[in-house]
Amino acid sequence: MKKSLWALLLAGTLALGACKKTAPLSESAIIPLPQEITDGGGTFTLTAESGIKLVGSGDQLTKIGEYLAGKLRPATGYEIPVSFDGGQIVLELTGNDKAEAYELEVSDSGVKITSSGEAGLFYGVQTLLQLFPQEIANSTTQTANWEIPGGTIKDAPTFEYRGSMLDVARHFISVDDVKYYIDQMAIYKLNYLHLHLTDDQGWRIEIKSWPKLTEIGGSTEVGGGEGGFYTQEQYKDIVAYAADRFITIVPEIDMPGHTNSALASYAELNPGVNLPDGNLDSVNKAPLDYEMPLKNPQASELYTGIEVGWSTFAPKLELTYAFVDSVVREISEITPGPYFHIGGDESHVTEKDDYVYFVERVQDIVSKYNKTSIGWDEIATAKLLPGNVAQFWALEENAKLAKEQGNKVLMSPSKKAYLDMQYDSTSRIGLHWAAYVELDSAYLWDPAEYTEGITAENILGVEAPLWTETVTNKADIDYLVFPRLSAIAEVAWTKKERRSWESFSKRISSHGKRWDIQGVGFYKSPKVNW
Ligand code: TNX
Repeated sequence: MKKSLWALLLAGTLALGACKKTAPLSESAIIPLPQEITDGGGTFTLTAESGIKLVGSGDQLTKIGEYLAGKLRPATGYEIPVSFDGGQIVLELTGNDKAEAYELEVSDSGVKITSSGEAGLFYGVQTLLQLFPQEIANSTTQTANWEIPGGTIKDAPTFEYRGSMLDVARHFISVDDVKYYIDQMAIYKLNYLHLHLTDDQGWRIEIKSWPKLTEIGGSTEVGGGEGGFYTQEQYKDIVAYAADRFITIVPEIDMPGHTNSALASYAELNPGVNLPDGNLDSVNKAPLDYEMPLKNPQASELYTGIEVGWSTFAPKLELTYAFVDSVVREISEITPGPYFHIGGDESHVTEKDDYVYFVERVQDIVSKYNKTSIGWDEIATAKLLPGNVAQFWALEENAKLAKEQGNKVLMSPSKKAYLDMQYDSTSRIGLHWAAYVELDSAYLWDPAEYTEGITAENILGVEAPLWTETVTNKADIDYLVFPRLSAIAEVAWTKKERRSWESFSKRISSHGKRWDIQGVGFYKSPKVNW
């Protein structure tokens, strides 16, 4: 009797042990799902003796090795040296191109990540980190079996532009919170961060030749808080921090609409009126077919509400273009990336012809400073310069206009990719003018099939914007962004044939555990068994 009890206990313990056995590589919770995973025999276990060996050369190679070590050290408590001499985790850079593709091999004896580009190597590192047990996300030493399954991964992105946007204008977002966001984006192999730097409620980037933009225009935000702005030094710091994580910053100056913060800062940017009786009531409501400049320009008032579509630059005023030139020049000088976002959305009070004239002139200014313009889809009603990009958010006919002109479309359909949409009617913050966007909805779409006539060859990529009318702090960001950003990242990275909600909804729960460990206050969607 006693003996059989012991046997039972032993069998139970063994069974438990078996449950804990590392799942095969093909069942790992990697997001975005790699394009090709082949299971192999064996497992690799990280120990106190493990190190990282670098092979090849390149500015970033050592940084990538240190990045990986920096993620492995806290929870394991191991030293994890990084060197060109030896180590079981090999990071091999085989070229010096911009490749994002990588290969990852795991066997009993070690791990090897290979890519011909630094970005690809970095993505291989992200995949590797997701293979370790979730305890790896801790910032203090844990006891765990640091084992990962053997096999091979061959991976490359489907779309070249995989982005997110932060609206730092409606509510200002601090440099630290932007860096936090960049860190999160890097985990999901996103490579563009679009900063919506200006809007009616705030101007958030220092322009040395027009200092009142930040002094006045940066002094408040939605709800009347104190606002804020980035100095050019802080902006450069963000750019560099992002670059170390293979993320390119895309600055946006939204115009000719959404410009009240600039119009409040400088009276002379406003269309004045020749008033016979000195009555200023009609200031800013003047029709746009007058001679410019007129007398009595008045600065508008700062705005802290959330209405859209009521402000406009004066497209017939020559000073407007001198202003735009200075702004584009100063920002381009500190932006290494190829894109400059010119906004162009919801210019409801700009006359149609004036709008087209304005967009075309601003595109010329941007190209003079060697940048490529991106604009919200409305810009496709103007003649786009070759290579410029229309960001689809609302109107399919605008996406088609871009395509007909031979220009590419960046896919941000508001019903799928807008991170500020509420999940459902009970969501504590967010808007819902486009749709309620539950996690499955954010996942279940394909960029190349979403808009009729817009196929893969017309698409630059995918971007998930976070508008911040209702977002005031990091907890709000966490709640709206996670887990939907991970879903969009997979939509942008993994080819359609490999994606399924069933698989994603299982994998995402493991990311939830890591978010819990790291204090990321994500939305526990009822669609997932967390
Ligand atoms: C529309 S999307 C806007 C933004 C708002 C957003 C709120 C777009 C190009 N314009 O100004 O913040 O809706 O969801």
